[in-house]
Amino acid sequence: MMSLRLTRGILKNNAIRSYSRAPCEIIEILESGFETLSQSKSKSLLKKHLTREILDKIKTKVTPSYCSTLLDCIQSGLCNHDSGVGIYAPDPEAYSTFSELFDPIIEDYHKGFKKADKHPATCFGYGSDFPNLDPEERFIVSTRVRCGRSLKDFPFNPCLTKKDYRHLECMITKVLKTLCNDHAGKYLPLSCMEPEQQQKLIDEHLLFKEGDRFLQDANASRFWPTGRGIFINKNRTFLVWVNEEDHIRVISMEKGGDLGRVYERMIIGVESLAHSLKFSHDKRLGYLTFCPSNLGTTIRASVHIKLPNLGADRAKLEELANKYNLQVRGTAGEHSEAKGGVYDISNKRRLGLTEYQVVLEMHKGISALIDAECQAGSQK
Ligand code: ADP
Ligand code: DAR
Repeated sequence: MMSLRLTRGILKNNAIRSYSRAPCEIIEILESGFETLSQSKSKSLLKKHLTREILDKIKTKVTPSYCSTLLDCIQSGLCNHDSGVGIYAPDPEAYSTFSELFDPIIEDYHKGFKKADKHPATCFGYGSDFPNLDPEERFIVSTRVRCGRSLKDFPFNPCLTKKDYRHLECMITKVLKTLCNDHAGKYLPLSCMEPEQQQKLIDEHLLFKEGDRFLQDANASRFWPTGRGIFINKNRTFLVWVNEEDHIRVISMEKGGDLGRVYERMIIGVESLAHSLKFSHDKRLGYLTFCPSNLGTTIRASVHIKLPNLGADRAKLEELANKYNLQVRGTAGEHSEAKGGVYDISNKRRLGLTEYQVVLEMHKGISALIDAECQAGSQK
């Protein structure tokens, strides 16, 4: 059995797709990675659900159109034992080809979406359904709502060629240029961006981070920065990420707690794109994304929030947030720490609910956390 270092070395150097490896080498890497993961203290959903029986059942399968292997799906989770999920879909077919592993992970992450369940039809509701979460501006620094979209007939990051990245960027930016009124803006390709401007946009929480090891080890950063970039409107309240983790991320954000206005801006943005672009959509899983944690509505509605009492202990805050199906991230987003007591708290579930229900679950949860913070403050 190969050592973890050798496995990681091979995996880390896996700048090529695994299909260009001999089948026996793929099996050897999978077996070695599985043994090492099984013996680790990882808390990833990959470790929890990848059993010997499932591994034996799917380790030789490949997806029909792109020849994606199980290694293409799980090499990030094999390399990074601190993954939360640990698996990605290299192409849309992976969700059915490797359903024995994806389905239990999907059911676990989205808290009960079973194999027989079907994602509901799109129903956004309206921004006016959601009152300001913090009208007195005591707790919420800013509010953000994002969704992801994949273009139909294209695979996901690991299977995209350099030409695909350029083609996707061209198709998407052509539509972005037609946006008007509050959504009108400009596209900034990463390949033409000065490092200082890039870092400033990242620090302002507008642009995606670079060098995410989970994405790199999933072969999601090949040909970087070709085809990657960000669209920003005049007021810097509407953004579109191109070819980061997903082909498209539609983002609305602003200072304060006016979730309704932020959500309405995102709805208008994504529906404007839908007039001109065909998205990858599955009748059971809803809108398809690279990561199974984003399937369905693909919506993450978050607040940057200061909870001086509840936030003093992140573990306790996470335990309370979990009761409302909320997820706690650090100030810089996923896999980051809170700075200045500012937490990123958002809905966890995205699949099996309508868009309206997902945002309602977040609105109710954040409201409950603010009430608990006030009660904790009054008992001091
Ligand atoms: P996502 O998958 O939604 O893009 P990340 O965790 O990668 O989430 O966060 C992306 C960026 O968005 C990070 O810089 C993060 O700080 C920022 N962000 C998330 N929520 C908010 C918010 N409510 N206000 C301001 N910035 C936010
Ligand atoms: N970092 C990976 C993915 C977790 C879900 N977040 C995404 N898709 N950005 C992990 O398994 O931790």
